[in-house]
Amino acid sequence: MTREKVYSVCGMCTVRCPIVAEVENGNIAFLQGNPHAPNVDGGLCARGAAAPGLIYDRERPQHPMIRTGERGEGKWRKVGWNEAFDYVADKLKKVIDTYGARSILLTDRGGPFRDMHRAFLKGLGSPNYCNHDTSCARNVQHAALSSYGFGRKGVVYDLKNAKHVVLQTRNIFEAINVREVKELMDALDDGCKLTVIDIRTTVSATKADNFFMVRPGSDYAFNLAVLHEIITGNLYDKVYVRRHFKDFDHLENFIKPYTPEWAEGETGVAAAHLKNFVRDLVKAAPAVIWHPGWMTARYRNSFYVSRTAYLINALLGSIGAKGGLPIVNKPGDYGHKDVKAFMDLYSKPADKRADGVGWKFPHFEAGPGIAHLAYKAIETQDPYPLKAYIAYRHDPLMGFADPERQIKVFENLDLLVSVTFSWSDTAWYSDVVLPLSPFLERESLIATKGDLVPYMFVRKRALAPRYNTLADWEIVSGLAKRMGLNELVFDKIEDIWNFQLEGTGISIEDFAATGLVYLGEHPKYRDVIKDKLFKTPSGKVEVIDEKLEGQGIPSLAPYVGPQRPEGNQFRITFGRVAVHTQGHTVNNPYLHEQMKVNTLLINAGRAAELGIANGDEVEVSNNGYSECIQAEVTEQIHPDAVFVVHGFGHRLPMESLAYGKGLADNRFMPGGNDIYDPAGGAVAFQEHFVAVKKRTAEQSPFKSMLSR
Ligand SMILES: Nc1nc2c(c(=O)[nH]1)N[C@H]1C(S)=C(S)[C@@H](COP(=O)(O)OP(=O)(O)OC[C@H]3O[C@@H](n4cnc5c(=O)[nH]c(N)nc54)[C@H](O)[C@@H]3O)O[C@H]1N2
Ligand SMILES: Nc1nc2c(c(=O)[nH]1)N[C@H]1C(S)=C(S)[C@@H](COP(=O)(O)OP(=O)(O)OC[C@H]3O[C@@H](n4cnc5c(=O)[nH]c(N)nc54)[C@H](O)[C@@H]3O)O[C@H]1N2
Ligand code: SF4
Ligand SMILES: [Mo]
Repeated sequence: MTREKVYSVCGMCTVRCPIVAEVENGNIAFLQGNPHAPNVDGGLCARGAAAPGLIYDRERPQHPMIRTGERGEGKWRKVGWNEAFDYVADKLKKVIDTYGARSILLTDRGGPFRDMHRAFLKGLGSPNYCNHDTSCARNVQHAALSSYGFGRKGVVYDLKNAKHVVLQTRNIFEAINVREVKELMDALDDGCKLTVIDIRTTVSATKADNFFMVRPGSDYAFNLAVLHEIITGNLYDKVYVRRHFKDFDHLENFIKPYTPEWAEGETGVAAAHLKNFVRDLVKAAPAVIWHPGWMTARYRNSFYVSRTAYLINALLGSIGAKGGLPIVNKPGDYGHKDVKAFMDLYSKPADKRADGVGWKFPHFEAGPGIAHLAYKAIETQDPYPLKAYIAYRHDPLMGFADPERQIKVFENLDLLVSVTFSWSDTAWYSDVVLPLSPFLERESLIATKGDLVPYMFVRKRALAPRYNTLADWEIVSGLAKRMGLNELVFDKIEDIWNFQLEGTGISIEDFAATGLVYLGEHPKYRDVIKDKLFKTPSGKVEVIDEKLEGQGIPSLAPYVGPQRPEGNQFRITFGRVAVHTQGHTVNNPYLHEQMKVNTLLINAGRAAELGIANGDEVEVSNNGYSECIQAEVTEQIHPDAVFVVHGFGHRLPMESLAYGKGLADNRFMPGGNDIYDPAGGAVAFQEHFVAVKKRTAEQSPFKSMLSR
């Protein structure tokens, strides 16, 4: 039996590591990271390796379904694809006839494979595309835009060459991107220093030279004190600041009161330790990376944490530097054309966006919008009704706060469609489920990755779909055909790839040998000033952001400390674990075996006060709602917080492994989608408190069914 090598892209999380599958007899015989991809060395994380668990999963959606009972009742009619497409198209046309095309909302998970479905929405004439990012990295994105004029992906994290890396609200060794893990491990072997700022001891913290356990929500105080120390101690890169900074004097004045001694009272970090750390950090400049964070949809002031992180990087000269945050290179920087976009086939819809971005909120980036403000518009019908919603690889009932409230909001919709490869709370609640083939069973659009050496990569189909599921392009084609968007209708993926590659001088055959095409030979570190790379109005790092100020929002806000919990209350906090992805892997048999249920991390001192011992079952409650979970008592978490791994607490009957296991953090955030960072736009998921007490036998509104 011959083995065939198929180059693909992992789809077990949104990092999308290039991979290669060896296929034998219609099965995956071997799976590894694409050895030709930059610094992956054939590596895969545990979730990537569990891909066969997804393929063979008999509990994933296997055919299109149309709801027959009430929403969420779980009564479905199994239909063929033609009927499903006709049904959705018919409903979309009715919405368009009654309310106009602008009443269609589509949200997704961002990333490089969006062009076709975004073009579909644009072709219909709706401006209402949003990605998930206000539940993830929007504050970081807006902080980068506001300081540098380009987004967070405008720089590369040059971990491999770094001499000091600071992880703040970032857990590289558990919230995994294989390449970053490898590069940081290599750098640490070469003597790079690591500083971790977290509210609990993570795997990353265990590898750190400095670990600062800060009070939850006090990072802005920490950063202000670091700025204070760098500026008053004259430790910054003066030439860089003279050439590249606008309004440096504003920063200099602003940080005056924020001494390390002051910060100690806020963060709990001794002033002397902070000062030593700053001196250490400065020695490594400009080869330093102060990570601006990734999942920062946490506090009302998270934007300022990322913004000050960006300012610290700039003061140390790391923007543009080798081993720091060099500027990303795109195809054009190596004289190449990027792939042709389906989005360019259509003109911009004339209507203003329902979420207010671009007109009511000029400081928010228009492209991906603000999803929770679009949900608000579904509720209020202001500025106009949104009546059809396509959740395209997005599970807002788990990925945003307060699902009960969110369900009420969705009652205003005439149509709710989920495009997904797994069950999710949102799919369960939808009118129509359009099941996507898992990544090894589908092809995707050719994607471009900006990098020090940019490249294009392709996902080919390794296996035939085992159930009646389709690839994204087939789903979009099916709908586009019925909606009269013939430019988006294709019978073969090759025709799509040819469309994309037209004029690039690259052909699909060029991907055959390695699955990717590099667009240059050597990394290029470009000079930020000579090449005019800062994209702010002044072309410099801007301390004062006029767009924000114009909205009455300060570019640097005066520090307001986090609310402190009282009695048996704790701030609810959450994060990732190495063996699961968000809410969509808990029913994967291989990963379920690795971790079946989440626990509640609680500080040992606080637990003792409440009579809670390690392993006890506790009741967690907020606003009259409660659930039970097992307590994991530890010294390794700040006393103000309890922590859970996000993604558990599934209640869908067909997910036999995940069903009833663990607690879903987002159910403890009442009205949470209305609580957000006004400067950065992201939801502030950690501005909620829960009460914790030892569970007595009769208290169990929903038993956590721990498998011990
Ligand atoms: N309370 C709380 N809320 C959170 C978080 C938290 O930690 N706590 N984390 C936040 C973060 S960081 C994020 S990124 C979001 C994630 O929120 P979501 O993006 O909603 O979560 P996922 O589970 O990754 O994906 C949603 C659905 O998309 C489907 N899917 C996955 N990949 C694909 C694909 O390639 N194509 C298609 N069509 N479907 C796919 C999956 O089957 C899944 O049902 O949640 C955020 N919300
Ligand atoms: N294994 C795995 N890897 C993933 C994912 C996954 O689901 N699983 N998801 C991917 C996605 S979508 C994302 S967005 C990234 C997220 O990547 P990260 O943002 O690095 O991951 P998180 O675990 O959400 O959060 C990082 C840390 O923030 C800490 N934290 C919480 N509150 C505070 C605070 O107030 N101050 C400080 N300093 N720290 C705090 C948490 O304890 C946690 O250790 O991971 C990506 N990689
Ligand atoms: S980090 Fe892991 S799950 Fe995510 S794409 Fe890479 S191998 Fe797959
Ligand atoms: Mo995320």
